[in-house]
Amino acid sequence: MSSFVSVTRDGGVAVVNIDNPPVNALSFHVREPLMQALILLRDEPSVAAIVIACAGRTFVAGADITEFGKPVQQPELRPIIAVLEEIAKPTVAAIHGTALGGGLELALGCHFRVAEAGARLGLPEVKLGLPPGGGGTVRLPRLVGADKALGMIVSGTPINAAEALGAGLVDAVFDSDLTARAISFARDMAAKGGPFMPVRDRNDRLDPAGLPEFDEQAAKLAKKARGLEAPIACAQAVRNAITLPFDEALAAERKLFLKLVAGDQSRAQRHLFFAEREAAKISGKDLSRRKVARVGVIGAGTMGGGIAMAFANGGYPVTLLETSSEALERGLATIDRNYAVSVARGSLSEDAKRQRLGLFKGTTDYGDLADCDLIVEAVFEEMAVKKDVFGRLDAVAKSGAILATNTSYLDVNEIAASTSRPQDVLGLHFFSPANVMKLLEIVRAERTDADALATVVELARRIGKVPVIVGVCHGFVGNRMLAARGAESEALLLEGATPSRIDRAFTDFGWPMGPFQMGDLAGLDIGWRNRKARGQTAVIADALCEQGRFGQKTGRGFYLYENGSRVSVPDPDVEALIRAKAAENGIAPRTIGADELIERTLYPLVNEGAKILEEKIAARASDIDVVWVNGYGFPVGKGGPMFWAGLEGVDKIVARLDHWHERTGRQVFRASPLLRRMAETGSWE
Ligand code: 3H9
Repeated sequence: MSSFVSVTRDGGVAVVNIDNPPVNALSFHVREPLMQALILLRDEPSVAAIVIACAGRTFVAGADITEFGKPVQQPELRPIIAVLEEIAKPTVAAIHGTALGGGLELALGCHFRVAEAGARLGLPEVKLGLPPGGGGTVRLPRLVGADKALGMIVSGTPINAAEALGAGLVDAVFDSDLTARAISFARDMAAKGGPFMPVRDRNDRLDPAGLPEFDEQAAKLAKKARGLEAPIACAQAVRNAITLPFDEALAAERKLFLKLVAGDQSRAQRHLFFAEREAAKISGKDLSRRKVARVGVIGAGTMGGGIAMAFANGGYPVTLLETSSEALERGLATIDRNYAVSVARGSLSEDAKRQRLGLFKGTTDYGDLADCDLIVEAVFEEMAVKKDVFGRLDAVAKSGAILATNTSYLDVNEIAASTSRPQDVLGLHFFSPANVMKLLEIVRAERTDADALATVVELARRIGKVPVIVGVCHGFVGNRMLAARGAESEALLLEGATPSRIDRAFTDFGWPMGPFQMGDLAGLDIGWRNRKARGQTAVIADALCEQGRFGQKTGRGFYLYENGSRVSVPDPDVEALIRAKAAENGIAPRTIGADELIERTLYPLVNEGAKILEEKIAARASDIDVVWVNGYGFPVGKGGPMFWAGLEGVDKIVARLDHWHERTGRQVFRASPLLRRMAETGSWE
């Protein structure tokens, strides 16, 4: 019928096959023939049952996101599902890969769902800033109950086939031959005879008596939403499924979907979806990949241990090297403990823990790294130490092995030049805790081979990281911009702000925490040591460190943390210290509004991003957004600093930077030429 939708027959069972690579998204060119096929099959007497299956690597993974924000071309998904639900003969969705979003909604339009054992099913629209818009919030609760549906829809996290079977979302799970098994399932159902009840008419799992608990659960989830509209809309839509008749709930869901799809938050989150995928692309010819079967990690401290865990979690055998057997034992014991915590939390099974630990091989001998295809060093952040390590690696690593440094600031070109194989050297800047944080800055040095780069990008995605390629400069993209964001912090304190006022402005903006809370969490001594090494000072932070106030780990920093609590409590002593230092410097305190707090910290952040683009340290503005959302907690609903600059108005940002530059003369406010150009042209090019 069409190259995207075809129908084959197996006796009385018709199989509708969707083939729209790479993920079988429900684009217009799929919806139109799909609708026609279903209408034909509905009315054709020789057809006793219908199976919907997909070609390629997955069942339908959702609506076509590229169509959002454009006029809807009919038929949209809901009328297609309505036709499905009119069909009196049994309809079966045969799910392999992922049934996500509109894909799961299509499957929910069928009488039955069967899945391959490895399949995953979910409604991830919330991650795009949306509630489902094809009836998912109204049908899913009818199969799995409102509480389960609420959890799935508000988190957006898919469930596996076994869980789906247990929850009542699928009717059978098969290990292999999915389409053939689905056909025979459909034939059996047809033989049993109807009537077959569409999901829309199943009301037995919707219990209005459970509403108070539902509302309690929804309120907890809403608290975590941090200004995002979609989780709230999702919860509202699922609630409607309990309280309203089906058609009204369906109409209400659509209304919410249309409102949010036109809003800035969803635009921002869709931007991030494509930005993450763009960031993983390396321009140029078709690049070959190097084979990576074993990974070496040097250093079993917090960073090295976390990096080793990240690879083991992705299924890679890891050789972990330390200088002494005591340090190695300590590192391995910490890894063991970390996995034990996951087991205790229920996020990892004992079996999986054993399997992962079985992937580690500890050593104190560099010679044992000879069979590694990728070696990552996470040793002390000092050039001489790094060069020493790379010299040793140069002597033992096999030819073609990729040699990576986890440096946060140092010059990767210089490190590469200290080896006889600079083409194999690059940076892999993990963020702490490395087994948890998604961002991975991949540092391309001057002489790094493109195939080495392509290899680690692919590897990073395979272990669940979000890779972004960056160039060499002090702090790369993330930490360099972080320094620009923090440049005014001390000045703002001295002029009259308090740590809690500034942090509050940040959390109101949507950050998970403000800069002072973050400093206390990371440890103020790190910055203090760095400043000393570089001959720099920070009046307040230095004074706190001199008093032994290093943050959470000492129970005191910019805030108080009593009895091991992680809640930051404002400390009058710190505020007194700030006022005293201000007086010493002849600064009279004044009230500083939230707008000023934001523009003096976040406009320099955007400005530094523009400088980074100008210098080609980042290839695209969207790469910078990916770094900041995944590594530093920039609110997803604002799309990252460069996307947000567009929402805020780049001309306004330039004008305010000019204002502050004129007032203070500080470098951080000197607007970059690219930012000025952007204000005029609307493009980061
Ligand atoms: C929805 O369904 C709304 C409905 O409720 C209402 C409708 C009325 N559309 O991720 P990958 C592209 S909202 C368009 O690298 P993987 C992607 O950009 C949707 N394009 O593969 C990439 O392109 P390129 C709900 C899409 O194997 C290529 O496909 N569904 C879509 O690592 C490969 O993608 C979702 O949110 C799409 N829906 O992961 C699911 N999906 O090669 C979104 C992918 O040019 N998708 N592309 O860079 C995913 O989560 C992952 O793609 C998936 C595969 C897990 C499926």
